[in-house]
Amino acid sequence: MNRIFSGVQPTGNLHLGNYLGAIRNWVTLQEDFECIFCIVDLHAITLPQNPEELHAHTREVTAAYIAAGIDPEKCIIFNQSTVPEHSELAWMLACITPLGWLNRMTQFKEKAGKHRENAGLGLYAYPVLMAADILLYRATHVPVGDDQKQHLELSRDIAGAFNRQYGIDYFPLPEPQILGAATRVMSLRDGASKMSKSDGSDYSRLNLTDDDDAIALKIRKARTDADPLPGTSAGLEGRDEAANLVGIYAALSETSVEEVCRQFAGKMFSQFKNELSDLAVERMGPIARKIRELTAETGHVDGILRNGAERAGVIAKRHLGEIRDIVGLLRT
Ligand code: AQP
Repeated sequence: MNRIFSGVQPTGNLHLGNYLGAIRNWVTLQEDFECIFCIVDLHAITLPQNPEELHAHTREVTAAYIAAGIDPEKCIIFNQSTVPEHSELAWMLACITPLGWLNRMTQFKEKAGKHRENAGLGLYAYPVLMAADILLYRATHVPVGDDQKQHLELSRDIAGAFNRQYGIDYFPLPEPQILGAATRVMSLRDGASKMSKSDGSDYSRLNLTDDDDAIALKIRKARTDADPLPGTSAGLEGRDEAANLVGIYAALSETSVEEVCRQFAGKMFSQFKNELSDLAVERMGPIARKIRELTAETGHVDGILRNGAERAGVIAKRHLGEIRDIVGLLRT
């Protein structure tokens, strides 16, 4: 059976990159796969979080999933910490993961920065917890943005190591699904950095909760260069900011970068930005309004999470029981 697992951290400022790189693709995939979509709050606490804001962000990500079109009847939506089997499996997998594999993870190096000695063990072990999230459900496919590719390869390596160690083909090796025209949306202020929740400048990203005026203002202020749009995608080479805006347009209009270049060949960015702004408002505006509506009814959102946790918990308990038996942990 094909089963999908994916998640987003409730770290605030959910942005267009999270939407185009991940959530929007899930909406299509829910038609063909059994889907489990998690709000990965245990990942969020690998960096300091304000407890009240963490509650609010967990509800906001849930609301964003639903506002984007994920059907909570069809899919399982829950927050990670309500299914304790994630942490238990993470420990078992940590015991078979060589340090050398973790030492190669670039996200840890970026997030720990210069003060690596002071970084938490949780931040270092983050990819092992991510492997546990996926493998706990024996997921076969994981739709993510391009930035998660390395972590996903590690999940496959860990699954393989477990199967080899215990001489059993228990975990499927999860396939990454890196889909769409915008697998890595870049910052609106710096075409070399990815759009990110934790960027200090709010002008660097289009938040999924931004109102129409904020979207228009941020696109107007987005960095570009002085040249007009090229007629083919080859003309975007070495023009990171220009390529990013064209990529966003292509993704939002569900066409190709090549087609956008053909459509706007020779036009100046001032004109292109107006078109992009109208498109972004048209596509993102309804999602923002729905998120606001849903977050105002916390009871409804909490009910969806509770129901999701029950359904996820049934699968998680069954699999963890099997894994305990394979590993040799005595059940009395
Ligand atoms: N800029 C991006 N372009 C495309 N996809 C992206 N994703 C994140 N940023 C982009 C995808 O969104 C999903 C959820 O990401 P996450 O919440 O687990 O955290 P992240 O990848 O670390 O995202 P951020 O926004 O950059 O958060 P911070 O700033 O907290 O590190 C994933 O599928 C991811 O690939």
